[in-house]
Amino acid sequence: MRNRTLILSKGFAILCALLVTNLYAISSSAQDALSSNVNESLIQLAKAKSKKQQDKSFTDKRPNILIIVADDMGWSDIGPFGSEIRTPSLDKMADAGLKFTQFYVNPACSPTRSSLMSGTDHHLTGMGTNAEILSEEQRRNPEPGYEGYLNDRVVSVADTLKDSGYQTFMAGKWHLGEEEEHWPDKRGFQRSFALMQGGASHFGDEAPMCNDYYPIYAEDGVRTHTPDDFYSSTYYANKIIDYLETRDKNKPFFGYLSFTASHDPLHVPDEWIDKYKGQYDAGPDTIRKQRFIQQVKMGLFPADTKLWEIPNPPEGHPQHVPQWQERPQHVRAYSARVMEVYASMIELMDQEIGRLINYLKKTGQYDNTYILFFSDNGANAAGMASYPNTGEEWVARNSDNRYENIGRKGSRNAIGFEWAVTANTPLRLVKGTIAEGGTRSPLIATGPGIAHGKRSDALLHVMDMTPTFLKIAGVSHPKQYKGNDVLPIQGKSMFTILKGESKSVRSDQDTLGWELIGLRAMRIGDWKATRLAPPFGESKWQLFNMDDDPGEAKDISSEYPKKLQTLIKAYEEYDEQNGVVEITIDMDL
Ligand SMILES: [Ca+2]
Repeated sequence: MRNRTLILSKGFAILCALLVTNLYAISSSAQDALSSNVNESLIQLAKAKSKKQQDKSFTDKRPNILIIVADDMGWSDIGPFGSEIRTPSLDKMADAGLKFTQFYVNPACSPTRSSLMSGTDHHLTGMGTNAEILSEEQRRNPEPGYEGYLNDRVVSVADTLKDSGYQTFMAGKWHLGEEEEHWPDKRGFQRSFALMQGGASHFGDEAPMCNDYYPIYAEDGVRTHTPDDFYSSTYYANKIIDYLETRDKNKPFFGYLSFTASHDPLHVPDEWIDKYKGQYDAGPDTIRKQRFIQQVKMGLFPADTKLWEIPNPPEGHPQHVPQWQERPQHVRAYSARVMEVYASMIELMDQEIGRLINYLKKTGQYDNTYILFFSDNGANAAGMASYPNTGEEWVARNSDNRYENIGRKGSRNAIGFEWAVTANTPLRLVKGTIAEGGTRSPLIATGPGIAHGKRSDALLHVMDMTPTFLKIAGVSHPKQYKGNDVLPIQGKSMFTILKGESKSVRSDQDTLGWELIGLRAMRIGDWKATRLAPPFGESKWQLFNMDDDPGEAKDISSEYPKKLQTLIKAYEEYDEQNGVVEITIDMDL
């Protein structure tokens, strides 16, 4: 491991069928020719093949693939995972498909998206960490894997699918490189409307999320701006529907709807602003318990599962946090209002997902489309002031954060630590950390051959997406692309799980590692070891059994020292194989 510290505030069968169809067309026209002259037969072969290729009525019936990604949405923020937030479209999707209880992502936006696009570990892709925390020097002379954009050591799955005949398009957050040469049109997307950064105002004012972080929007590689009536979730869903409407219907599609909901700043249109009025008055701890009761009722966890306890120093300690009911009324009201807006953002996103799925149904495309919905990382605890080069004063000076403006244009609000922990019920900690609350995401999948209303507890990771898409499309991962050697895929196709042909794709010996900002984790089977630096932990390895203790509530490292050593050793191998550089940041939650 290299240390660098920076202090900063269907698929295959159909392809075979296609090949056979082509060969049949060739062989039937070639049979006569073969009896007379070999050269003539070759000419006939070429002609037959060419005719087939030019036949515009030829339809490639491979399944479509649609990925829908939420941003910074917690594990329990949607109905199928125990939320009080109304998500009827995702409820329907879970009823029509599989929901996954142990799907993992990376702890932050860019790392997850780089693994999604490449099928490999993020430390190799250029997104070893979020580009925003790299120093000028680290940007100028990047460590391999830390270039701050999706590098050329990996091929984007959009490129592979496009080259195999898929139509590719995306709308929403890209966050895999701000410079023009790294935009989605350069990485395999034939159509794109993208926000290049990690976040921005959800309205058409293009206000930056934080200091010196002005949004860059581009459509099909041309810089553009958002219209005055822009609202992120609705506009991005409209763009996807537009790309679907105008596409060549004889080809399958690969679509990526990358919402910026429910990333801060938390914004909703006025007509949505009071939808959850009063819903959160009881405070985060009460809502967390209610979500957990619902999760137990749904059979997601046994009733005796322990909830991770938020550390709180005793009364009198400067960092002691008083109980919710002991806080001044205006403090509770403000906090509850921010959470109301967050909930509304998720319901609005769900409405747009429903609109898109209904469009696919109405146009007869739904039955041949795999749809996967997940969140790029856990709920975010950090405040708006904690973004690079920002601070409380900048937020106060540049925002209208009066109570009556929460969720409206000009406001900059985030849910904060306690609500983020609630959003991740019953998991430990939040976005940015390698604990379950940072890395476990709800996943729902529907599509041809997927059972209805079932659940899978298979251990899966976001880098499994690319090999799954390739399997659906019946194409191979290239060894070289545009003259560059391409890294192999580390993920495992979950296609057999989708089809109900297997229960898992990982054995009890397979490893999954995580590192971000110097926080480390390793999972093998049900065992997970974590090492959390301050303010999240004491830089000591801890051990948990995820089957008994999904909330990482009880460290059992002293009971199973040999098991812990096995996991630490596996972590060290992971670190070595993936070229981990620990770039740490100061965090004050
Ligand atoms: Ca995110």
